[in-house]
Parts: sequence; C-alpha cells; structure tokens
Amino acid sequence: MNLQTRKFEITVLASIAAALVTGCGGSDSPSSATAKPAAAPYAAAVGCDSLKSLKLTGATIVSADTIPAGSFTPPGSTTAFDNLPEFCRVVATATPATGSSIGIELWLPSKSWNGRYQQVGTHGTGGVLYWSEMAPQLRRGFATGATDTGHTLPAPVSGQPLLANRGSVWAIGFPERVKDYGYRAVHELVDKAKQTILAYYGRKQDYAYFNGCSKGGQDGVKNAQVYPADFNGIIAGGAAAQATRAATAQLVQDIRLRDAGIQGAAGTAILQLAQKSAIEACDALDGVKDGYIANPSRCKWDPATLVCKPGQDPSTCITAPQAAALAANYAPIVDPVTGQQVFHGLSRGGEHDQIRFGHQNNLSSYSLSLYQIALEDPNWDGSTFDLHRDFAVLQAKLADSIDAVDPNLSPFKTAGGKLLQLQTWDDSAFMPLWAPEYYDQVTARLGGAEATGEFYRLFMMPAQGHCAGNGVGPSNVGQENFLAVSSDADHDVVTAMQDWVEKGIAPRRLVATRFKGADISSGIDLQRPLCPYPLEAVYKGSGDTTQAENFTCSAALGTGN
Ligand SMILES: [Ca+2]
Repeated sequence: MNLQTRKFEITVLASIAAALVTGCGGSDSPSSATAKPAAAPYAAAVGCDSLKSLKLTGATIVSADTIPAGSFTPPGSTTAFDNLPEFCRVVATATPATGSSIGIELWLPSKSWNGRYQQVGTHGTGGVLYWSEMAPQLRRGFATGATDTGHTLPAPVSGQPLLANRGSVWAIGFPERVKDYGYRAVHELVDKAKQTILAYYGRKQDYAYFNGCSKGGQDGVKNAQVYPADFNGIIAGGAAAQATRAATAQLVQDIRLRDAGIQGAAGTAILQLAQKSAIEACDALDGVKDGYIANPSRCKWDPATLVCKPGQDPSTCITAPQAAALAANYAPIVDPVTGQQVFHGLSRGGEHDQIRFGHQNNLSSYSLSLYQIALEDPNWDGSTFDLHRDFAVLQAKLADSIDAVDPNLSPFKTAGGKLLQLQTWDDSAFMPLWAPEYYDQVTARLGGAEATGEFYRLFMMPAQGHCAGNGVGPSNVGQENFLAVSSDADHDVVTAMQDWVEKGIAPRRLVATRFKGADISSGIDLQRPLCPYPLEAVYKGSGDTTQAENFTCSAALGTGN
C-alpha cells in the first residue's frame, strides 16, 4: 500500500469526488426498518483516571490515561499519529485460560464519541498492536480497540519483507496462545471493550464493528463463525481464513521458484516479464484495454510462450523449466498422494505481489512460522518439507484454531450481523479464488443468493496485491487504514457498513479510487466500481474508462473458471 495516501484526512477531496459522482447512487433501498435515531456525539461520564480501578470480568486494567488532542506516539513506537481528538487510552490484560495473557488497548474519545465501537485487526503471526489502524477510526469518532493476539513480538524489522518471520517460539508448547491468536483474543477484546465503554460513557455502544485485513480479515470471518453476536458489522479484507492451506501453497510455490532458478534480481525480472506478458494477453478480456486484468480467473496465458528460441537474447526470455514452474504456480496445489486440492494457484498478472513479499528471495516466512509451530521445531527451514506428510500435521495441529472455513453463518445472520468481505485478485498470500468459493459454500448452506446477500456480500478488487497496494487498479475505499476519497457510502466502506447495519441499506457497489501518483492531494486518477460477487464491473461501451459512471455491475462476462 502506498503510505502517501494514508497521510491525509479522508475529507480533503470530498468536494471533487462529489462533483465526479453526481447521480451515482450506490445502495439499495432500505429493506428493513432497523434504523435507530442518529447517535449524537457523547462525552465521557467519568474521568479516564477512574478506569484504573475498574473491575473487568477476566481481565485487569494496566493503565488508563488521558491523551491530549493532537499528536500521539504510543510507548514503544517511533510513529507519531497526528490529528487525534482527546482520548482515554486504556491498557488491559485478559486471561481467559491458564497460560493465556492477551494484551488489549482501547482508545476512547473523551468528548465527541459517535456512539460506536470499531475494532481493528492484526497481521501475519500477530504479536503486535496495530495503532496505525486504530488512529483512523479514532479520528472518525469511534471508540476503537486492538489486541496483540495473546503474545508479544518485536516490531517488524525495517527493510525486511512485510511478512518477515516473527518467529514461532511464542507458540511452541503454548497451546492456549495458539487459540488466542486464532480466534479468542478478538472475542476477549470486544468483550472487555464493551465493559469499559459502559463504565466510561455510562451507556452501551449503539453498534459494534470490526474492520481488518489479512490476519485481521481472518479475525473477522472467524469471529462471525465462532462468536456470532459480538459485532453488528464486520469488514474483512484479504482474509487469512484458509491459513494452513495458503501457507502450504506459498511454500510449494516458493520451492518451485527456487528450484527453477527464479531467484534474486534475475528472478524479479522473470516475474516482471511474466506479468507484462500475461497482462498483454488478457487485458482486453474484461472489455477495456486499460493495463489491468479485471478478473484473472479468465486469463489462460501460457508462460511457455516466453521460452527462449534459438539465438534469442536470454534477457528477454526464460528456460523451459522456468516456464513450467510459473505454469505450475498458476495451477491449484495438489497433494501428490491423495490427488486432493490443497489450495488455489496464483493469479496471472499478479506477479508484482510475489515480488513485494520477496518470494523470489526466500521461502515464505509466514509459511515457515506456521510449519515450525505445527512441527514443534523453531529452526525448521523447509528443507525436509514433504507436502503430503507435513500438510497433514499442519492441518491436525492448527486448522481448528487458525482456519476460518465453517460455511454455517446462520447464527451470525440470526444475530443480525452483516459481513462485508473484500478480496484482491492479485493476492499472493491468500490466493483469491478461495473467497468466491467460500461465498458459494455459504450461499448453498443458507438457501441461495438472496438469503445470503441480505447479510453477506463479497467485493473482489482487481489488480491489487494482498490487502490492496502495489497494483495498478484502484485501491482506496476507506478500508482498514486506507483513505476514502469521500465519506459517503458509495466511496467509503465504513459508511457503507454503517448504512447496512443501521439503516438496512445493503451496499450494491463500492467505488474504489486510484489517486494520481498514489497521493490523495494530487487528485483522482481513476475510479471503478467494485461489485458484489458474482457481479463484475462491466464497461458500458462508451465514455471515459477512468470514471466509475461508465461501468455497471453486471454478470455479463461470466464467471471464469
Ligand atoms: Ca483490462
């Protein structure tokens, strides 16, 4: 993701955006009369200091301090978060089981609370409080909270890949910590947040929301499956819902790259060549020649077309084994003994995301961490990896805790919950086809598309890597700590979720924005609707292809694979 786009308030270009999208409504009519009176801003009923003596069920308060309006650098952080309102910062520790110690942090606006709680998620193997995701929610007026998922780790090392190996020793021999990381910390946090909110404001929150990506997406999906009454609305992006399977796929793919010599700078060049060739072959399949592939599941480009011909400059082509490795990585990963599919393959044209995570340099550190935990060996480096044997161990040891695969969302629906899922098409961490597959499973379980669409909608985001970022497509819809170009429900997924939960207005599209130079202050470069699966954004056939109004959400292009 581009950090520049995160530095500015979401309302900077609101007037420009409004002018561009006049007449483009983005929501269905209200389908149910669940609206409550609009919540006025609330002030705290007691002093922040008084929370130091608050008795929580199953947790203890560590500190409670008033943080003045302006800039705040959390203890242990080197990042200053600006433009914050005055808030009460509460640190607590939850202990739901012997051997469990879950770090919790709450930021509660002291003077202008919007009456709502918005919890944020985590990433990778957890162990870190993501203040960077709390800050945008606090600025919006939410009470917000984060958890370290039950263990603490050093912050990511500067210059290391995003999923840098943050180790496995925290989990080996500590089964309760694995449960906390997998699902329990999210529940503990929201439970303690609700207790603290009641004490601080003298009233319950009107609504509770969740907003996360990656492990944070898994946090949301798993919570809907296991604790269906915790949240009114969950925004889940790039979810690590199939963590054991995706980690295995990454490992298999990385070993193929290594064995074919797709490594280092030369490997990066090969992946870039593959991406360029795939996009050239498949760009127009979506009806618009715009440099990106809207749905790569329809792209069948064959890397064999890049194999060097006699006399060809080797810097412009690849070897036959390299082509075979690339082709294998686009295909599903299959257990060589049982023949069963382990996970989906990578998207053609999405190689930028593999490069971003350094798959051409090292075996996935995320994959190694999970296998180290399952095999109880903190030094396991993949050299003895046997797909059939070791994947079975990984599944047996970790799937129940860290995978979020149960398609029975009936209890969540019955509790009134709404789930809005975002999944990027170029995700190299959690290969995207799992998301429509899961959606179809839920749809089959819950009695069809209409019954599912009432409470669960999946929006696929083209030409963006894991959790959005580093792709050529539009990425900003106000998710996680990405900016929205304006705060209306058409452009801001947080507002869209509020309208769905609080007014019964389901989102029928989200307009994603790409900024010029990836900088919101430079203006809008391109806008394109994201559509609820199985619909896709289809060009009307005339008009500027950089403007969302010239696309409709339609099933006209078919479903690919
Ligand atoms: Ca295209």
